Amino acid sequence: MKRKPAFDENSKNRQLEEFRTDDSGKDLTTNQGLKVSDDEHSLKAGVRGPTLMEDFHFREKMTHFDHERIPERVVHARGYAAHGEFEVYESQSHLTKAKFLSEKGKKTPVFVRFSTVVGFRGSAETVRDARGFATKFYTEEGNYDLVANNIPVFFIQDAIKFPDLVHSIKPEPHNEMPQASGAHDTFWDFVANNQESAHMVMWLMSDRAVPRSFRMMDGFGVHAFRFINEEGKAHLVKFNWKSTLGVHSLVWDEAQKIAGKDPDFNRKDLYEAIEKGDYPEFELGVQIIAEEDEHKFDFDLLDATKIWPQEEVPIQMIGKMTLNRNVDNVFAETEQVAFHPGHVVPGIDFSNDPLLQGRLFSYTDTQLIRLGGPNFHEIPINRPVCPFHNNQRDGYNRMTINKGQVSYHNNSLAGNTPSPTSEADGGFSHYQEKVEGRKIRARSESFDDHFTQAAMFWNSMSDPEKKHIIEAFSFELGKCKEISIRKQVVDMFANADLKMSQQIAKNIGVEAPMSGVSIPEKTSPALSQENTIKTPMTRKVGILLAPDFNGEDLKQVLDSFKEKGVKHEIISEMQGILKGSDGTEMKVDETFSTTDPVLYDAIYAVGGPIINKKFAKEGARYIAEAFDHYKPVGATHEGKKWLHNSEMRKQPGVITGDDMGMFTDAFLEAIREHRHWKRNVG
Ligand code: HDE
Repeated sequence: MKRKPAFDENSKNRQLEEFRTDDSGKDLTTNQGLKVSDDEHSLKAGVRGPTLMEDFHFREKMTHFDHERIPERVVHARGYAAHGEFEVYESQSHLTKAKFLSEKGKKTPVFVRFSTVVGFRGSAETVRDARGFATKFYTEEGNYDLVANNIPVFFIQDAIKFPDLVHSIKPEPHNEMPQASGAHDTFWDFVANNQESAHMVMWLMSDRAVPRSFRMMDGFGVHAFRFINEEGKAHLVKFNWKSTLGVHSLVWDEAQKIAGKDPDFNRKDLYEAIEKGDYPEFELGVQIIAEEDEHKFDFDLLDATKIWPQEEVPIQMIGKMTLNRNVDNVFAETEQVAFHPGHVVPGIDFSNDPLLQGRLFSYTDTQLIRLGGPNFHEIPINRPVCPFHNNQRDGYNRMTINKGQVSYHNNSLAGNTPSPTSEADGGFSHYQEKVEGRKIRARSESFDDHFTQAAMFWNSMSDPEKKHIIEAFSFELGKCKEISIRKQVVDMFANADLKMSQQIAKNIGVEAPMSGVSIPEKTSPALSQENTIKTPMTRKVGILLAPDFNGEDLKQVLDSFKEKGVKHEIISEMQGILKGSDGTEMKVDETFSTTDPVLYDAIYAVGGPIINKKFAKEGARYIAEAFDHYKPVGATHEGKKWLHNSEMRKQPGVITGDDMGMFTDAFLEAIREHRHWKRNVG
């Protein structure tokens, strides 16, 4: 049976359809509906005379244009989004009364926006940064937003420090540099003088901060939230999104080059995967701790700089999200979507994490300036799919026409409606946690340990990951002009790992620290990307092809690629159709000037008997660059000539051969591995 298009499959799509408009094939009119007879010339007094004030069409068109921009998000300005749906595996009613989690197989429409944090709206996407991973569930009980990041901890413990953190990492105010990067003095000055950032900084210096794809990263709700069930029993919960493709990253040199070659790299990847039907999938996992166990851990559950190691608090998978439709209009949907960790439904509540508590204020506040007033919930992408009624009225851009006299509560004129719903009938009621204490500006002592988990992160890394972390620190600190800042940072990270900080100190030319605090040695194997899911699915291979190539052999390889879900692009010297020696025709997708080896997961050199000097040079460059970035390199036929030397052929992940069956199996296995760290890259 033909699959029904995702388009009309869910309630949110049906709702959005009411707002969609298609201008193609229509008459051009003004916003007042007046048909326009000329859209090329302004109204003038004589063909060479001045423009007339009377030209309402010109004024309307220009005024609208002049007002087309809105303030970008103060953080997470650069983002990309898609629609999808979430399906529950089994009822979670024993934990939460949230209806969208309470029935096996229940589907809920979702909208997900991925983002970088620091860069402006037009900045490159492959920068070193955390990634936002915000999901809006359009549930029957109202919108639930899980506003997550791809890093499970945060820089600070108390929301009051957020403006300081963001001021320090954004471009420096006196010269607005650098863009989308923490590699500058003020950020590292902040780090060294706010040591609660240690754990998050370890993640930021790791491969997690340069994801290969939005589809290949995990998401984390960061804070402890609460699940409440029908009986009123509460559990503390942390949310985890797990990509079914695993967690994979770019290498830093590659990430920097992609920033120039294709600043849209991550969004293009997401958009194209969805267009091709390779729908990204993420499983939702929860970590659950009973309230009575709150104090049984060697970290405070309310501290957002701590993970709950999954070896100690296992993750239970409760459902899967599939992203299956791109937006129709990026501004209307992706830019205007307004997330808020305070958008909850009955059965989900907050913890007292002081970072979360502050977020509960910030998100609505920021939309007021960004989206121009208090009616942003009426923008189509933000509307819940269930009805909403209250006594709020007026304000900029009010769309709803509220009928009747009454807009207050209590009233008798409207029978005291709209009326609150009791908790038993689905009204939201805050969890009645018992709280007592003095009003005090202070932090609990249980938040004081900043290094145990930073060290645990380091201890859990594989050797290549450790090497990348040292290189990342050396790059970032090497960009700091102030030697005192470099020194403060290496002294600080001696507390995470002494040898690591000594190596960094050596690389950046400061005196190495001699000691750090002593910390119990802990590891969490789940933190290493070496232990992630590995699959060749949706990996993109660049195939270097020249005229008279061996068509039969190539077809065999491409058939196997297709079977395993591996994507490819044909790269040659010129656009057009290439003919193989057996008459096979291949369309060239990209030329050496329109693409680059950094944009592929693997390079496969086939070549052909007739090759000019330029082709041979480019072929060798593609292979060398892929090799240096530890990517799989395949070479058959004349393509083998471009491998630098026989030494290269012996390196892991470099596959050559004349038996196409054996070659393909080995090459697919190399692609599955993602990167070949054991390779000797000189
Ligand atoms: Fe945010 N954050 N944040 N944040 N955040 C925003 O809201 C804020 C934090 C996250 O795609 C802003 O609408 C404070 C943690 C994502 O539209 C703003 C604090 C996590 C997005 C804001 C934090 C996040 C935002 C800017 C510390 C991971 C993008 C625009 C107290 C759990 C959402 C906006 C999107 C966006 C405030 C910390 C995730 C200013 C005050 C921790 C994914 O309201």
